Amino acid sequence: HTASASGTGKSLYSGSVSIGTNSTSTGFEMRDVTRGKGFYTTNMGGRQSGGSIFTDADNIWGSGTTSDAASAGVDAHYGQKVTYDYYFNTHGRNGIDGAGNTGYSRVHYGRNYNNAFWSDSCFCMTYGDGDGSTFTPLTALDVAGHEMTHGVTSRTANLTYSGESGGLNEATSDIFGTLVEYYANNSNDPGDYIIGEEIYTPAKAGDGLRYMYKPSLDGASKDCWYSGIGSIDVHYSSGVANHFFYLLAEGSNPASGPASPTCNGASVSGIGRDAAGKIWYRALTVYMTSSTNYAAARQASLKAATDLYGAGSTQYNAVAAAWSAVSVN
Ligand code: ASN
Ligand code: ZN
Ligand code: CA
Ligand code: CA
Repeated sequence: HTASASGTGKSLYSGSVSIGTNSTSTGFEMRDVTRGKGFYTTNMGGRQSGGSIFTDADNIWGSGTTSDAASAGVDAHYGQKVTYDYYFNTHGRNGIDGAGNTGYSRVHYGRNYNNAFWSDSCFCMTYGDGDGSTFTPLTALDVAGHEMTHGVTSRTANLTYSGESGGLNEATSDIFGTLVEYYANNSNDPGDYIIGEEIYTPAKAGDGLRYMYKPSLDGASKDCWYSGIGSIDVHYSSGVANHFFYLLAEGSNPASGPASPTCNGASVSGIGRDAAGKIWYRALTVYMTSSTNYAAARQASLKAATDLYGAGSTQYNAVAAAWSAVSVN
């Protein structure tokens, strides 16, 4: 027999969480059969191919520490659930391809592997364990949201992963990764506009891979558009759109949260994360194409704001002001 169940997982970064599991004749497997066409999580055990689905006798998974291989599996499986729910409940999207296919997750990939990635060929997410000093296991919520969003982008605008479109592709993953983190509303990993704060340099508190409110804080990302930004790494040219999104959602001087200096000296008022996320999702799925650059992204998001809120609405004007504030005119 096999039947949908609900397990308790002790994760590395999100505390004790509920995860979708599947009851079989021999116990439980880490497979959620209730969302879309279902998804599961596998243990690579330090290898780069193969892997097997996590199983458990009593449906209480992991210990919350790396001494138990299932703990990172819990984070990944929970991250996939929250990301699925974010897209479904916020945008009405059923899975990564919109038709219920939502991929699967692989953890403990390779040895000391300092990365996580989405792959179109396996239609899956993969997480390394990190080397323990640059990264701990890369299974945090914002990373899960980031990587799964690469799948969504691939099945929608399909932004080419180089030049300005590549920066927009990366920013789209940071934007929705952050909105997934806020959506989870998990007290162990509260929402913020830093990417990877739970996994990056464990010896240094409070830092992260990228900072949406002031991308240049990472030492490489750009706060403002300039001609030639298409020549830098896509994880750095993303800074302009990350900065745009923060200004659009939160504003340049939010009541709570970090200030975000604008490139044109103007003050910008935020319209909130929900409206900003709806605008970006519609721009991505309706108006952007594989060759969209920053100028075209401005037009795409203005069209999306027009559809959702009307031309000349507060939201439309905020989109225009936030792009101008990052030098995209
Ligand atoms: N973690 C990285 C990313 O999602 C992997 C890569 O560089 N492709 O962008
Ligand atoms: Zn990425
Ligand atoms: Ca967080
Ligand atoms: Ca974060």
